[in-house]
Amino acid sequence: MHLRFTTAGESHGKALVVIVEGLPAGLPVSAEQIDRELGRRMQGYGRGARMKIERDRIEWLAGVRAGETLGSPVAMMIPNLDWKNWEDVMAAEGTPGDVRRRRVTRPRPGHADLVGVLKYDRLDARDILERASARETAARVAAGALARRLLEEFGVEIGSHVVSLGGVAAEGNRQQATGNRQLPVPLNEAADQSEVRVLDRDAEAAIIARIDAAKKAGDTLGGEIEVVARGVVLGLGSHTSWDRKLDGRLAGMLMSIPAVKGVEIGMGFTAARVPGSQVHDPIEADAQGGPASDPRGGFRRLSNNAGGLEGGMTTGEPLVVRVAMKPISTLMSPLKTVDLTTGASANAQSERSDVTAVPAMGVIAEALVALVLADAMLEKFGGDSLAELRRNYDSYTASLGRRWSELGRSAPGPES
Ligand code: EPS
Repeated sequence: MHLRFTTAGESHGKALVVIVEGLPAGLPVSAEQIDRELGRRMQGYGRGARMKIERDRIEWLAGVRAGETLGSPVAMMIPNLDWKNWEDVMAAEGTPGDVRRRRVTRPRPGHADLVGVLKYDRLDARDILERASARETAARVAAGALARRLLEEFGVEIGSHVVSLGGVAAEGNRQQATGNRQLPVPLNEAADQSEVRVLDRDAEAAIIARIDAAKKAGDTLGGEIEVVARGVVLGLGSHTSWDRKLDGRLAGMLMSIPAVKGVEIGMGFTAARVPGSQVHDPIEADAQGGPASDPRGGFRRLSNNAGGLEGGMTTGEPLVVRVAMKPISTLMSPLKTVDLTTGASANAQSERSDVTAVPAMGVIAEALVALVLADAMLEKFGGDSLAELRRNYDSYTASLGRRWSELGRSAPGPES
């Protein structure tokens, strides 16, 4: 891994912390740009009361000086404003085994609660759920905002939109799977206008009604989002070894989002059900042989069912990834469980939660796609400074362009 990151922090602890290692020196960064992404993650119709308490913002701890990265590990902290209401419950000091206020002993089906207490030998499922909470993703979004900043330097734009929520489809202008679609540019400018981050206004009203009904019923809803990354250079990732294939790296990263149960690339599962002639994207050469700055190296596909990946490598076409999230496991009309203190059947614990966090999940998925792509950029182009990375990138795209024009010149003529 060339861009590594790790997070720490409990949902109601003092703060979340993230360390990002491997960014080149000289990348212009600002808290404002990172906070914008954190703010986007907090939005979405169906979120709970916690998001009214928090105002997620980073504090720089290390690795940045005068608005630029130093090449050293970047450390950021996101204080939890709710901490002041939980200081006694979450206090680090105390006597081991102390029973504290807000103990959780009725594990929620679908949550990490039960397996966690058994595996980690805890008496209070709070010791598990505090870290299993999707609050941790705020730290990953901050890391992803730095990766996004790096990718922007190379003309990459990453956006997402919700394609279904609570079983209501909002496909936008989807045509034949992921082929030849006209999505707005930039995608987020359009998607962020909607409270549920859909491009389809009719679906928006139906989804909001669905969320209201679920809330009333004490239920929760899942859904699917699509991430699109445009302007990604051809050739990130590699076909040579399993762990260098970019589709595997993307899927692994996206599956690590809490409650995510599936990832599709391009046409995804649909490709398994139709013949190859309807799946693979015909190749065409650009008429002029591709300018040196063309990240696709002078070729393009007539459709993009591959979702921008062939052989585990980027093709230069938009990267298209879909992510499916199950409904959040905290139900206000709880399911049956077992009380761990008595062994008796009981209703699962109902902690404050969200009816749905699918719109937020799209923002998280964008951040993780950015982290995978930035890692693959650093793997391919290296460099201790942004200038060195850029030289390496420019030399590669120039050689892609040259290679094509030489090919064009040496191509055998029609057989006579
Ligand atoms: C979240 C913060 C949490 C939840 C949600 C995600 O806040 P609290 O637990 O204080 O209400 O809103 O977490 C879950 C749904 C979960 O199951 O843990 C956040 O910042 O994203």
